[in-house]
Amino acid sequence: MKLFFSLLLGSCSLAHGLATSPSLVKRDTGPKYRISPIDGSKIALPTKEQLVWQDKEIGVIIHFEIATYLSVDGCNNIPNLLPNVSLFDPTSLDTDQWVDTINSLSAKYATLVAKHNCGFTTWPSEVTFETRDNETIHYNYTIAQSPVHGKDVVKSFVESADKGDIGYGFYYSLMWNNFLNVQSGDVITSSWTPGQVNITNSTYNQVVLDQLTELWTQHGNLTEIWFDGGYTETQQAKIQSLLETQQPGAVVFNGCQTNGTCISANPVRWIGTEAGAAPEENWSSGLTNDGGDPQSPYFCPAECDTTLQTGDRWFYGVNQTLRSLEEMIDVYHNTVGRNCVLELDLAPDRSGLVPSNQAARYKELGDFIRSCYGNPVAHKVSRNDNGVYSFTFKKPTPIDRIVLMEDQTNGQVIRSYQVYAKIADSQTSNGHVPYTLISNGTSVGHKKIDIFNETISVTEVMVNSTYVDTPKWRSVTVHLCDK
Ligand SMILES: *[C@@H]1O[C@H](CO)[C@@H](O)[C@H](O)[C@H]1NC(C)=O
Ligand SMILES: *[C@@H]1O[C@H](CO)[C@@H](O)[C@H](O)[C@H]1NC(C)=O
Ligand SMILES: *[C@@H]1O[C@H](CO)[C@@H](O)[C@H](O)[C@H]1NC(C)=O
Ligand SMILES: *[C@@H]1O[C@H](CO)[C@@H](O)[C@H](O)[C@H]1NC(C)=O
Ligand SMILES: *[C@@H]1O[C@H](CO)[C@@H](O)[C@H](O)[C@H]1NC(C)=O
Ligand SMILES: *[C@@H]1O[C@H](CO)[C@@H](O)[C@H](O)[C@H]1NC(C)=O
Ligand SMILES: *[C@@H]1O[C@H](CO)[C@@H](O)[C@H](O)[C@H]1NC(C)=O
Ligand SMILES: *[C@@H]1O[C@H](CO)[C@@H](O)[C@H](O)[C@H]1NC(C)=O
Ligand SMILES: *[C@@H]1O[C@H](CO)[C@@H](O)[C@H](O)[C@H]1NC(C)=O
Ligand SMILES: *[C@@H]1O[C@H](CO)[C@@H](O)[C@H](O)[C@H]1NC(C)=O
Ligand SMILES: *[C@@H]1O[C@H](CO)[C@@H](O)[C@H](O)[C@H]1NC(C)=O
Ligand SMILES: CC(=O)N[C@H]1CO[C@H](CO)[C@@H](O)[C@@H]1O
Repeated sequence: MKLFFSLLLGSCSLAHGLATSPSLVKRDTGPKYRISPIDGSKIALPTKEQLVWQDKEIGVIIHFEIATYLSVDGCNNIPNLLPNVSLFDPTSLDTDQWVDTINSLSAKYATLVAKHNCGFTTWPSEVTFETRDNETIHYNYTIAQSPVHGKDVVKSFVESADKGDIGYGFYYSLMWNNFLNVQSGDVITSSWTPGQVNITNSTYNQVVLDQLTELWTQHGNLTEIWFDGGYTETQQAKIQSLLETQQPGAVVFNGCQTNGTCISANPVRWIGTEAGAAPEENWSSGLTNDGGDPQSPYFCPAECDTTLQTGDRWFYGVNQTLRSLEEMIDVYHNTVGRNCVLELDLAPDRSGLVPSNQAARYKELGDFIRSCYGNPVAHKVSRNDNGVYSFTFKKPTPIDRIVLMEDQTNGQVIRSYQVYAKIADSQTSNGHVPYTLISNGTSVGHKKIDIFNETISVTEVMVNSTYVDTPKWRSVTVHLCDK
């Protein structure tokens, strides 16, 4: 995927073509905000769907299609590459096994690549279209033409996700399709390769709409829809109205352009890197592909997508090594711990199974998260009002981190916070134990995790904050993980 993300930063410049007719869409996709009673600033308001999505914290993105059988990582930027459909031959395909791995990681949703840039579809698309020779043909670069015809990866994945009780959604790239010789949204007129079909730009846009209609109408409610590299201005209005009528509850990755044109009422934004790290300061509002902007009237939380395989490899790579558990734990803290939804790549191999080393590493990561954060140190709340949250312990208690969660129902309102503690061995000569600042920061949002420099033994913890409206702490918990 990486080749395409750089284009997102300038996604407006990708838009081209004829002006679209006024859209038929009813649900408001403009900014929604209220005015701060304290300083008059705008406070962006979330939709219910955006908050439910942030609550999921971890999802996966599944890369599995014909590119799984290539040595390169997809057909990206190789317009003449049209892998032979007979390559797609997963003899042990088992989407239940994928979902077992997802659950062992404690991920709560999965977005499946249903079509990547080669143009191959992992469902038996029944779309037909007209070629430049005025011949009507089937979209015949699908699983139905492959050695495993009769199977349907998309349908099987959805059934497994339902059984495993996780949300699901689809990635379908609108801007690239080697089968139809489409690059950056245009049917190109040069460099043809055998097997590619010659069509017009308007036929291409209809194929996209027809295939999205198949994906969005046959599989129930989707959690997330991924637009890698966005969509063209010509495609926009019809896709927006299809979204509105068929999938109004899905969150849409890349759902807004930086100038404030949004295709969905539930947009989410890209964090701007694929390393698995958000900026320390990362707001739930803002339209740019970075840490966002607390002043923005658009609630548009960030998603941090990254790989488990080394080398930014998304499709299964033969002999590709995996990132270490330690590195993946850092990824968790630098994303989920910084108000970013973490989307981890899952790369089933050529047999159609998640390789055992990937499955094992993801289980280890899930085990770490459950053991470190599953059982907070018990405490007695002394105060939870006016943005101050404090609690005490009967006896000096060792802790090494704090997890802060803000209730964002009425928008993200905390602008900075300080965490103080009474440290057991910091008693001064007169017996008075002073507060010591143990961590501080700016954005909290859905979740902020601060790991202390060292384990400290405390009798009291107090968190206070600056804000644009009186905040509600959804939870404040302390933990001891480095036991
Ligand atoms: C694809 O591979 C099959 C089986 O190897 C072969 O029969 C067919 O000719 C190939 N098609 C193209 C377009 O190369
Ligand atoms: C295809 O149909 C269009 C519109 O009817 C016509 O202008 C064009 O000449 C036809 N092309 C071929 C190759 O028959
Ligand atoms: C797809 O259909 C075209 C036109 O009918 C045909 O030339 C081509 O061989 C077909 N490809 C496959 C993989 O079936
Ligand atoms: C599609 O549109 C682009 C941009 O207008 C143009 O460069 C390209 O030639 C068009 N393709 C075809 C097949 O007409
Ligand atoms: C595609 O169709 C156009 C219009 O009919 C024609 O000019 C062009 O040569 C065709 N390209 C190929 C590779 O067949
Ligand atoms: C799907 O979403 C629609 C609208 O968001 C909702 O009315 C419907 O109840 C949902 N269906 C299921 C099965 O959850
Ligand atoms: C944003 O840019 C798109 C495409 O360039 C344009 O159609 C749209 O009108 C712009 N929106 C605003 C709010 O300026
Ligand atoms: C993978 O590793 C094996 C064992 O070292 C080696 O034989 C094989 O050539 C490697 N394959 C690739 C594609 O690198
Ligand atoms: C933690 O350690 C870092 C690096 O040594 C230092 O900059 C920072 O001030 C320390 N923080 C606290 C709260 O002691
Ligand atoms: C955290 O506290 C330190 C020491 O008082 C201060 O220099 C820094 O600016 C604070 N950072 C934030 C984000 O408030
Ligand atoms: C938080 O509490 C500390 C210690 O009482 C105090 O020094 C600081 O000014 C307070 N900050 C805010 C923003 O209320
Ligand atoms: C601390 C930090 O990384 N802050 C960044 C938050 O995001 C904004 C917008 O990208 C940046 O300007 C800040 O530097």
